[in-house]
Amino acid sequence: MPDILVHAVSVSIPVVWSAETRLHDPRHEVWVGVATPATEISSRVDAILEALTSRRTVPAEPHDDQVLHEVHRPDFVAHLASVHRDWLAGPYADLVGQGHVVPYFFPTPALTQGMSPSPATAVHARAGAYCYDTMTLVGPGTWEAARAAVDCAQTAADLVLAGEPTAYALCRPPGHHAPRSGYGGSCYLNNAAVAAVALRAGGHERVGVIDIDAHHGNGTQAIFWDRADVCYGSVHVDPGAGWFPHVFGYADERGGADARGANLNLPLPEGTGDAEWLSALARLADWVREGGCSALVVSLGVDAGAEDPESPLLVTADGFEAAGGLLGGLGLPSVLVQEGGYHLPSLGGSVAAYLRGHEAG
Ligand code: SP5
Ligand code: ZN
Repeated sequence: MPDILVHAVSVSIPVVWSAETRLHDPRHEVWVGVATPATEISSRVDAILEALTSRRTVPAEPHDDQVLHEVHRPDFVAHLASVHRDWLAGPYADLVGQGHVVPYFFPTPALTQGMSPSPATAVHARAGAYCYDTMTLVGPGTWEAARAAVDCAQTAADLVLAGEPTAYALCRPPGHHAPRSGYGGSCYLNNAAVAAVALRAGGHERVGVIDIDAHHGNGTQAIFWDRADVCYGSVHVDPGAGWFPHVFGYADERGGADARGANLNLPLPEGTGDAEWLSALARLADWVREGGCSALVVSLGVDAGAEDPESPLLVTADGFEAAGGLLGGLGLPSVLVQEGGYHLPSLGGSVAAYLRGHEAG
């Protein structure tokens, strides 16, 4: 076989996915008390797959909970796995026609004031113990989809540890808003954090996570806040301009006492387009290069796209391709993890453009 062909085959990024990621169907999200149509819907998976038909697909392999339990507390994982079954016994479906878990009671510090609350006995009260917004509903299939997304991320990490330069995990639901013991922001289990921990376990001493989703990945930041061995850098719309996750994502969040400097947030104004977005991303790429990371996880949300309804950033398909070039140019073994992106007509094209750029970089 001519060398050029061997080369072309070896750099083409495989797509890891699982049909089970379609099982999560939230139908609605409750925003300011009103049920609005869900944005994080299963047809996102199909929109992305359709744009990547020329690529090799790899089915996600089931993994045990060892890495998952390093990322998330086991009691939280057990809650997510069981809460919908408990809800069905409620009987909220019969009582008020609500078949999805929607918390109404949140034991935040406003209530607990430093005291240790007892676990709530009513399911409708217990539902808020691990959930921090009203937009992230748990229905039939939510657990199965979220767990399958973790398997996608971990299978992609396995491929990279076995020598694949880069693998793309088509994770859904997304994960970067999920901290160690909680869920919110359409995220349940932190797929990117799982990929980073899997790369660490596979022998990489220091792993960089670069998050290009339009929103700050507060969950990933929180999980690695006190760890210097996983560096988290994010470019996103300024939470100070009123954007999710509202209370995190500011530039002065640099990491915990034992990991100062291992976190870097670059918030950008509303309306930021390709040029400024890419120069911020170039700063993150330099930061990872100088930090001595030997492997990379990219939280690949494409909701920074100009047409996306969930963000005011104005990145084009060319911008996503250039972003791929910047991060692929680091030359690090890379696991790409799907995060947000809600404009179905442009979603697949944005992901495809990023992948093209990354493998050319
Ligand atoms: C993974 C990801 O991109 N999560 C984004 C979560 C941001 N959601 C905040 C939504 C704020 C309200 N949007 C109005 C939608 C009404 N249906
Ligand atoms: Zn997002």
